[in-house]
Amino acid sequence: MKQIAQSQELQEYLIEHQDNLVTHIIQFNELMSRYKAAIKEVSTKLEILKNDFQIRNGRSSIENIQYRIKKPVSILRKLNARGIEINLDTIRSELNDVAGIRVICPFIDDIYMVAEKLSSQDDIRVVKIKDYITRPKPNGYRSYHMIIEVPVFFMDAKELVRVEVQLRTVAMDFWASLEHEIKYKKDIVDAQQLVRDLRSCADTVAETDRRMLELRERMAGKRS
Ligand code: 0O2
Repeated sequence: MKQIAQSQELQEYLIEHQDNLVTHIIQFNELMSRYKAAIKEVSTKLEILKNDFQIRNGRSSIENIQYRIKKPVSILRKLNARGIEINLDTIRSELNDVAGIRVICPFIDDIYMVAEKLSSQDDIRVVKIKDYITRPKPNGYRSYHMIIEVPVFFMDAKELVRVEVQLRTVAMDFWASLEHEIKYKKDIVDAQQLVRDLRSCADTVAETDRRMLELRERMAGKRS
């Protein structure tokens, strides 16, 4: 890195294009602040729902809410991997998950209830749904993904900003976190066996989620 920074050619390039680069950085930061504002809007909606569930039902259907803005390097990597030109327009039009919110729910039926309560709010537009719970990915990944658009009011305009909301149970989240970690690990001994074991754990997790829901329903007297 030091070597590159010191290279005469690069220094000359940076001096020649510095106005352009600064403009790009400012515009990129502005775009990211749009996504941050959208995250605030949606996470506030979810916090309000979380409290309302607790007050009305005596337990909350939302355990935890996490959020993140996709890192610049991950944005570049994803567009690059798809062979898409990298600029502000393609970030906006091609990526659905620059603003990401993860909602962790205790039970599977909570996921569908939260999704329904959020998507029925009249300022939310559902763009796409991927139900990886009814149709898990081949590796065993389970989660309910919603791409939504939320209006955000700025000084001069109203903008519809896209947010990816991932809803999963505590158990699904436990599995996905480990799988995500392993995906980026190099030099794994017997990687194929690890993939098979992860797949089998995903089935165990799904079965546990199903049985936990059944127990809760029995406790509530809905089943015998
Ligand atoms: P990261 O590091 O989490 O940001 P789309 O444009 O929405 O149609 P995309 O983005 O591939 O296509 O959608 P998808 O399949 O819904 O995946 C979006 C995100 O879901 C991923 O973001 C992951 O966060 C999560 N995800 C999807 N599949 C898996 C999986 O098999 N395992 C785990 N652990 N997470 C998964 P990124 O950008 O891939 O990663």
